[in-house]
Amino acid sequence: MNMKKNQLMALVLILIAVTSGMTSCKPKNAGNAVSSDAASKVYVAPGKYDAFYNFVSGGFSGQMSVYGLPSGRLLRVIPVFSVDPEKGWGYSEETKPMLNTSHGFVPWDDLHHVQLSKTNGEYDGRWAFGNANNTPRLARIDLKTFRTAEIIELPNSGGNHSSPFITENTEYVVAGTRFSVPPDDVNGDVPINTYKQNFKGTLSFVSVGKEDGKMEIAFQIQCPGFNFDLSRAGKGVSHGWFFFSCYNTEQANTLLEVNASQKDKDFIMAVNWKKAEEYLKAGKGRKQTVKYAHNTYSDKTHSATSEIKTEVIVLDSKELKDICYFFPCPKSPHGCDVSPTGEYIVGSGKLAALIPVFSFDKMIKAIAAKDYIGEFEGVPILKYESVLYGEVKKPGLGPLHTEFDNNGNAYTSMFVSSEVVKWNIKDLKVLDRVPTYYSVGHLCVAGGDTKTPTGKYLVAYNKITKDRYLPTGPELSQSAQLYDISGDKMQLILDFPTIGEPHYAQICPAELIKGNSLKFFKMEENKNPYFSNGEATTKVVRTGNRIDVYMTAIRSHLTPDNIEGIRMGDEVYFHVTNLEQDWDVPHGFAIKGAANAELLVMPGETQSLKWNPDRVGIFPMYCTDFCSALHQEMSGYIRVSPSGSNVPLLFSTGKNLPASDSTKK
Ligand code: RUQ
Ligand code: CUA
Repeated sequence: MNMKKNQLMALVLILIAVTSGMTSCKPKNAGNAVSSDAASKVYVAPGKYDAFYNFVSGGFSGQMSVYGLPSGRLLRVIPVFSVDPEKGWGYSEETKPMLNTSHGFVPWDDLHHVQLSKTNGEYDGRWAFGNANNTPRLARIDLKTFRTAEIIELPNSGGNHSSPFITENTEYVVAGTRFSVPPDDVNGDVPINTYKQNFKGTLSFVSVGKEDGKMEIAFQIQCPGFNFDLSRAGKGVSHGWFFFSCYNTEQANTLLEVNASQKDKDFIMAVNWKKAEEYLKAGKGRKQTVKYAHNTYSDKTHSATSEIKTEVIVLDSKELKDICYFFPCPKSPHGCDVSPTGEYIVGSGKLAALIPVFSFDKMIKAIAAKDYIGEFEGVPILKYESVLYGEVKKPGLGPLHTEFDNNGNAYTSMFVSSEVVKWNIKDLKVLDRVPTYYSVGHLCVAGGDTKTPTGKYLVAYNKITKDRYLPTGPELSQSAQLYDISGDKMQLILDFPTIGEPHYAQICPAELIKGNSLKFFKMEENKNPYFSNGEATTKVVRTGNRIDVYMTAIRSHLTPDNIEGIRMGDEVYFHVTNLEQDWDVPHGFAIKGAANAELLVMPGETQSLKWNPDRVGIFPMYCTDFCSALHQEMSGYIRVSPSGSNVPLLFSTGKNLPASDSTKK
């Protein structure tokens, strides 16, 4: 094993030496960017587990992926907002309702941010949340099954970017709208250039059930019309508050790259959500008629239901003076991150030459002293100097996001200068900087947004990879880079490709999750209406033109595997129950010509595939997941006859059906 390790290290070193000599557009210091013992630091021996899970947003793939760290091995892609033919997600009858919205079935979205559920400000390993950036939605993923369990749409929103950030005890998942739009209950048929009068920003506070995780829109706050970018909950001393970065306070509606970069400072908005809760209780909210979908997946019926809801309660930031406050933040802030103690709020102005660090304590004092410099659409603006703790000078170019370690340090990603910068939270001195390849967007530190970060590793998620990987045509691999941050100096130890375009991600110790993973669904708990509890109860039922095939799958046959009497014009539903009661034995199902994906059915589960036969003849079907030595034998035939044929509806496994001739009437 030592030999192998040494060989691997040597190989890595040679590769690094070769590539660094060849490339032209690397940041400075690139030559010694990789530490000499990098290979041993990321080496996880065959058969050994990684120490951490890394949950990574898939960006425009609409999915979430799960990697092991430090190896960077891809463990799973969890389908969330986009259909996934590999898993039948959005193709099976049971999962289709998960992608329902007020706009109908939406097969895609853009997932930017991942948040793990928290208890007392620490990850609790129960759920992961993701945001849909295009058709505004929030998703909750169950970390027992690594499956999307719930999706809720957000009314009054456009581009749900500032989301899904969560409070210290997962009281709320919060979502701030990227695009301001006219509220859903007014006539939106207005000139676009009436932005200032007619467009509003909305923050959604979605409550999360303590036991079951169920999401409900508890309330929304209507805010001035501009763009909300990112946010973080307060924690510790600032628990009860939420902070949102805002840009386009110019309220431009065209050519934002110029028109929304006019002002020297935009805002961070502080929201006192405990106060908002009081107003809600006191009945200060306005009931608004809206339309949004709320979809839940049940592990008992193994199917999703979609409900359209029609009401939200909206609190007005203009009327309720003491729930929202602005403080100025230079210049088009992106990340808005809160330190482990909750005392410091870091605003990363994309176009700013410094990083302002704000003090929660000073903010509370400034509010008490009414230290305002004015109002913006009725919301008070605090004085910059009164809230500022200090500024990190000359950090680099294009600060975007900040996370924290367990030693009082902060790490900020610098998009323009392609680097990660480490600085001390107390004295605001820059301590170290390392290049990224290239144009880092988000970064994450293990536990980096919790009250007690683990530190140890930092991952940079890069927007451009250029020359880092073998060319793959016009589009190159998306990529993450792993740094060891346990010492004084950050050390790059691994590059690994990712799916989609990664935005935010989180890292949590494997211990929190791995022991709770579900191994299979219990057959006796299967409440799917099309469940077959064994081969004896399989059947094929005709109801007019609808055919329901109650089918089972077990190593290595389908029951029934011969079906006759299907006619042109029939609508056929294959309801496949996987009879296995063992870990990691899914069966798949596919049939020739189906305008559909496969089914991938977990042990103990039932999933249904809809099929409209399009021609007369014999159609093979088979199991798609290599499940045993006789997997290739796990197959069967369907006979399709002309409409009006008198071939009787018959089905079997292991015996021949009687001969019948469809040409005879
Ligand atoms: S973003 S690269 Cu969509 Cu979170 Cu900052
Ligand atoms: Cu079941 Cu292959």
